[in-house]
This record gives sequence, structure tokens and C-alpha cells, in this order.
Amino acid sequence: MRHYSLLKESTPLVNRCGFIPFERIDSSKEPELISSVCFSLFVCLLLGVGTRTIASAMAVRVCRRGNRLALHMLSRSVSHSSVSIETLGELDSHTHAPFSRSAIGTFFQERPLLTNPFTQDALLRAYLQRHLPVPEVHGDLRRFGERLVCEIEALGRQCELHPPVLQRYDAWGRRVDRIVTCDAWTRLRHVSAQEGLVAAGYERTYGEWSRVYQMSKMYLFAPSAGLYTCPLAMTDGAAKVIESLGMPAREAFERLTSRDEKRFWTSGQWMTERRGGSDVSSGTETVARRQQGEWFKLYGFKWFTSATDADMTLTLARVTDEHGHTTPGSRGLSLFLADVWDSDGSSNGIEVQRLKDKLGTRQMPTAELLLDGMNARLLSEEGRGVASIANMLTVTRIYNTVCAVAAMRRIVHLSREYACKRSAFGKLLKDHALHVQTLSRMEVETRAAFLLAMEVCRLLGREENQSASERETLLLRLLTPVAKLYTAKQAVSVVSEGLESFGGQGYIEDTGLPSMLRDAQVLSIWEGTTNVLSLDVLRSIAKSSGSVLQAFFSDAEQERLLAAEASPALRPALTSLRASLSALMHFCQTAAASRPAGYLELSARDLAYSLARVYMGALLVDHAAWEHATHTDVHAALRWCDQDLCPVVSRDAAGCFDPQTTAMDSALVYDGLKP
Ligand code: UCC
Repeated sequence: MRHYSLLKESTPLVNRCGFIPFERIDSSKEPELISSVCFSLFVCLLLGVGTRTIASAMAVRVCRRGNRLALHMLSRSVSHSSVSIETLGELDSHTHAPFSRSAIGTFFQERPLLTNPFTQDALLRAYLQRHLPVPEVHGDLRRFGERLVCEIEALGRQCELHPPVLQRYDAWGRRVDRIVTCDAWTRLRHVSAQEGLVAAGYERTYGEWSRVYQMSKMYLFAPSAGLYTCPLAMTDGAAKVIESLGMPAREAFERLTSRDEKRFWTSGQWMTERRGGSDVSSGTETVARRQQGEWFKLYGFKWFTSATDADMTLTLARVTDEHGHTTPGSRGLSLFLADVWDSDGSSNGIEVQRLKDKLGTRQMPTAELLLDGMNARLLSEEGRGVASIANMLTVTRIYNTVCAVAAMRRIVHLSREYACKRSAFGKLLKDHALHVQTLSRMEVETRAAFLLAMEVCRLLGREENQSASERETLLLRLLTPVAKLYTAKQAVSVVSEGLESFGGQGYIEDTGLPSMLRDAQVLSIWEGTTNVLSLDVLRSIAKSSGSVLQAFFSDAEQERLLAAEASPALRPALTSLRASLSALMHFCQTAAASRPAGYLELSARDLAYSLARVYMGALLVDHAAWEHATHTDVHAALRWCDQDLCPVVSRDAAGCFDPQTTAMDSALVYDGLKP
């Protein structure tokens, strides 16, 4: 440690020193001395030292320590993470007590660093190597990974720090209802267009693998994107609806799928009204009054509209007859497309009541809207609104799945990076077996979720490329809600565990970590809650008369497990999966045939979980049986299959779905509730 007298050696101080002692400072002169230190630093900078030194000087802190002034060089360069000044402690030990007064000690916590999320992701790269070994794709994702680190990550953080605000009036008192978002949000819109984040799904450059390519990019983008994935999900969903209805709105479709940032449009999906977001059929009060031809005026109140700064939206409403009457239920709902803004820049008959104050997803505007004569075009057949918007739900649920896995991957990425730097109890966290065991469990969850997400994207791509078999189409229908509901729960749990791996720092806002947990929490709520989606699984089974389950069992057995027969290392996993598949099949056969009414509904959640766990296991085994798979892949498959893969069967055996258990559950829940 060097000691410098400020007056004698002020110049080298900027480059080299960490501490300046002053004897017997007259406290009344202290402000002067502090300014003279600052002044000396300033003089040094003016003397023409390079930008690197200037950066160092910017990271110097002057403070009072007893009767001394201390000068801490906190970092060598702003562009590097903080550098602790090891030798300061030595000085402290023989001059005065450590941490006295305003001194903050010598140790500064290293922060986890984000590095290229593509090159860091062994499973993503292996998956693409196996299924889409196109150098152009790998090159694009590698480049995009760099862009994420260097540019996009900071934009996402800006969006968190500068949430949208509602400007209700202009300066002259005119009602404007403008949702003002930050510049970073606009930049993310441009980036999304430039990178073709929606377009790639419709250009179909890679045929049936186009969705896998697009969603790999989305998966990399999501954790850095400040929730811009939300408008992209609805934009993609709207494009899908328009395409599946035979292009009734070609210009809108072209804008939604454009790579030109000036032409690019985003879409909303306004389904939720005050009576509720799940029970859309009876909750929708919005009415549509016919104008001319396909044009209507809409009147209603939309209670949650996400990313409300969109250019257009799809929404549901009930067409009124000549007496003003509407048809109740699902059959009365029709699908409409509306521009949010009129050509003169005024809103299209929309009043923004207020922006929502949310637990997470604060980066993006969510609003309550009064529709007071919004001009809209009928897009679906009258009365086919729910069935028509179902395509949008499929897409947004797949986005939800991909974003859930992305959140898991990001926290694992940061946690493992941190474990290489953070020392406790005498060694790095990565050398504590129990800590690594926890991280490895997070990794196994993430891998299982990733393979399921990619499988759903693959199936969607095959369906859109007209190359899906009937079995694959059925599987897509079944696995979409299964993947959404299960990965959302995994994301909340893995991200929460990940925060814990940072200790107290995981709970500190300006680390950026807490927002990951807040944002993960929405994944199990919007686009269908866990129970609503469990019932959607039952809907898909009933609507296909069980064919979706046949597709599930035959695909798992014939496509996934058979491929792994030749691998002795995978045998324990195969044994467990076979037993689970057989028990699950038996449950499904008997549940439908011989159980009392209400039984299936009560088992719906556990059934969905079982389908998810078994299929994830089958995909892990299938991946681990690939000729270029690693020991790590085998280990992940074995660990996954260790657990109870079939909770619906074990809970059934425990009597959880029996009618008397329902009564007991109710008694338990309401125990002690006073009337
Ligand atoms: O809007 C929201 C937030 C937006 C933010 C988006 C960002 C997302 C991701 C970002 C990632 C970061 S949240 C609100 C979202 N709302 C929902 O998800 C609604 C939840 N409720 C349901 O899903 C319900 O189950 C309903 C609305 C679908 C149930 O309605 P019904 O009328 O009771 O359903 P029905 O009568 O059973 O079905 C009507 C028709 C049937 O077709 P047809 O008439 O041909 O027999 C069904 O087969 O719709 C068909 N259908 C489906 N088809 C229903 N669900 C589906 C489906 N999932 N797939 C295909």
C-alpha cells in the first residue's frame, strides 16, 4: 500500500493510490480539503491523461475517516467490474480500526456477468445441432447473443426503471389518453422488427423448422427484452388468426410480420372484461352494433389489456340484432379487428380509464379501456369468436412456455456464474457440493422444460408447413396447455430458487434479480391459469374423443422410448417411464369409464402435471439417446425420472379424488371461518 501526501504527490495518486493520510486535520477545514482533493483530481484530468485514467478517476471516492481523509479507488476502469483494494486492509490493521466511520472496508462483492446466452447454452446448441444444423442459423443466434449482451439487456433494464405513464390530457386541456413509454421500449420494438422476431415464423425460410428457429431467438431475447415478448406474442397470435381465417386483413398481416421497423405493427388481444378473464363466454359484455357491411361500433369495458400501446387489436364482442338483443354464451361471441388509432392520430373511440399497478411486468402498459364506439371489422363468422381466437391463444401460450423456460435458463446462467466468484466458508460456492446439487436440480428442470417447449414449437412449425401427421396435430393440441401450465409453475419455482442462490443480493432491487421473480409470477396467471388450462386439457380430450391421449401414448412409446432401448445407462429412466406410462394409461381408461361425475375434473390438474412430467422424461431420454449426447444429458434424464412422474396415479391411490375427500378439503379450507 502506498501512502501519498496530497500536496506532494497528487498526480500519481489518480493512477495508483488507494488511500491518503492526513494528520491532525482541523475539522473546520475539512470541506476545503475535500474540495482540494477533488480539485487535484480534476487538475490531473485536465493535464491530459487518457480516457482510461479519466474513467479511473471517476470511480474514486473521497471520504472522512476520523481525523483523516481517505481516498478509495473503487475501480480501475468504469468498463470493468469493481476491483477491491486488497492492501487497504493491511493499512487499516495497524493504523486504525477497520470500518470506522464512513469507510466501507476493502471487500466489494463481484456481480454475476451476462455473457452470450447462445454460446453459454449447451442444450440449445446441441438441440439445434441435432435438428437444425444450418450454419446460418447458428451464426445468426451467436451474433444475436452478442447483441443481447451489448445492447438489448440494457434496454430491458431501462424499461423496468422507466415504466409507462398515462398522459390523460395535453397541456391545453384536450383529452388525449396517451400511454407514454420510454425510449428503450421503442428501441425494443425496432429491434424486434429488425431481427424478424415475428417475421421469422411466417417467412418459413427453414420450412417445418422455422418456428424452432424463431422461438430459439425469442428464447434468447425474452429475459433481456423488458417484457417486449408480450406484445410480440399477441402480434404473432394475431398474424396466425388472420392467416388461418384466409387473410381477411392482408395489410395488417403484412405489417405484423414485417422486418421494416417503420411498417411493423404490434397487436393487442383484448379478451378480459370486468366479470373475469377465464370465463370469457359469460364474462364478455361488449356489444357490437352493425354499421355498414363488415364494420361495427363496439361498446364495452376491457378490464385487462396488455401492451395497450399496440397499433391494432383483436377483441371479442356480441353482435346486437335489430332490437339491441345479443346471444348469450360462447355462441354469441364474434371476433373483431380494430385499429387503436385513427388516421388523424386520435384514439379510435377508446378511453383509457387507468393503467394497472402490477406486481411485475411493470415495463409494459396494462390498461383498463372503455370502448365507446370503437370502429372495428368483423373478422370471424358471427358466433365463432372463441373458436377463431383459439389460434391466438395457442400462439400466446407457446410464447408463455418459451418465456418461462427462458427465465429459468437466465437465472441458472447467472447463478452458476456467480457460484464461480462468490466465496463463503472458505471456498467458492461452486465447490460446495450442496450448493451445486441445488443448481443441478434447477438445471434439470430447465432442460426438461426446454425440450418440451421446443417440441411444441416443432409441432407448430410442422403444422404450419403442412407436414404434420394427424398424430402430431393432436399432440400439438394436447401439449400446448400442458406445456404452458407446467413450465409456468417451474419458472416461478426455479427463479425463486435462483434468487436464493445469491443470498441477500437476490432480494435487492438494483441487482435486477427481483424483477425476474415478479415477472415470472404472471406466467401462470395470464393466458389461462393452471386450473383453466387443466380443464382445457380435458376439453381437448373430450373434443377428440380421447384421440389426443392415444397420440400421446403412441408417440411417447414408439418415438421416444424405443430410441433409447440401446442405451444401458438410460435403463433406470426407461423403466420408470414405462411404469408411469402404463399406470397413466390405466388411469385414463378407468377414469373416463367407471368413476363418479366430477371425478375427472378433480383430477385434471394432477393429470396435466403427469402428462407434462412423463412427456418431459420421454424427451430427455430421447435426447440422451442421440449419438452425440453427453454424460450430462444422460444424467439429466436419470435425475428427472427419479421423481414421481405420475402424481395423478399416486393421488388417486391415496383417495384424493373421492367425493368424501372433496368434503374434507372443503372443511379444511373453511376451518375457523366465521360467518
Ligand atoms: O389477454 C391476456 C393477456 C395478454 C398477454 C399475452 C402475453 C402472453 C405471453 C407472453 C409471454 C411473455 S390474458 C387473458 C387470456 N384469456 C384466456 O386465456 C382465456 C382463458 N379461458 C379459456 O381458455 C376458456 O377455456 C375459453 C374462453 C376458451 C372457454 O370458452 P368456452 O366458450 O367455454 O369454450 P368452448 O365452448 O368449450 O369452446 C368454444 C370453441 C370450441 O370449438 P368448436 O365450437 O369448433 O367446437 C372449442 O373447441 O373454441 C374451441 N377452443 C379451442 N380450440 C376452446 N379452447 C380452445 C383451444 N385452447 N384450442 C383450440
